[in-house]
Amino acid sequence: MGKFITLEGIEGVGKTSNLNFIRELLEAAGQACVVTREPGGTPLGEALREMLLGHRDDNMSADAELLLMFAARAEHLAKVIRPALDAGKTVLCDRFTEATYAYQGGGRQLDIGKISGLENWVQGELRPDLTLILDAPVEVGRERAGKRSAPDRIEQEKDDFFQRVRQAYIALAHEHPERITLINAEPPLEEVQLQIREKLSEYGILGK
Ligand code: Z5A
Repeated sequence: MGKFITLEGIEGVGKTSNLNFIRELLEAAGQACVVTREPGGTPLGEALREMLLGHRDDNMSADAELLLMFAARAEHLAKVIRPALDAGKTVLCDRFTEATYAYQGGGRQLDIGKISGLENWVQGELRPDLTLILDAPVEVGRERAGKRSAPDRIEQEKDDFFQRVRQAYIALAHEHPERITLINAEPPLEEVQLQIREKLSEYGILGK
């Protein structure tokens, strides 16, 4: 069984940049990697991503948003994640269920029981072996993301939404320290990557 590693954090903290760094580290250590993302990762998932993040006029309800995230995830698990893990590959995923706890639970303030019920249904006992949460103040992430592209539907939320998302991520790391850890994503990229390398060793993903 391969290892399942996920990267999380508010927008612009450097998930995409660091995912490539992790892939290079693991491949250099001889681990075959599958890099993927949520929502997305399959043709159906990418179509759902477009519905979820594209600019729509119909003000999608929070429950519909939650269910679509898990519909995309069910497909992703069946078609990409479980087959890769079963084949002994390392799966590196840009966001997973911790994003649902942070955005739909923290940001939208949906009942956590709804999320954990869906998590148990869709994933069974599968949880990431390691989740790295890149943490930085909301203003820092926004400033970095703003330089790059126009905001998607969720990115258009106000700062207090993202403050709740950030706090929900921090709470998850405190709740599950055995598999979720925080990385200070505020310093320059090289420093962040040093922390990531240390965490991968500490959690037994990369040799010491
Ligand atoms: N979502 C949800 O609500 N519920 C769910 O269950 C799931 C997702 C799975 C997906 O967006 C959206 O879906 C997301 C949550 C929601 N919406 N929001 N917000 P996404 O993950 O595809 O996109 P994103 O969150 O907006 O990420 P991003 O904008 O792609 O940012 P990033 O990947 O974290 O950052 P980056 O592209 O690597 O870096 C951004 C820039 O900063 C870039 O120019 C880098 O060169 C620069 N950078 C990175 N690190 C540094 C450091 N350390 N110093 C200086 N500059 C840096």
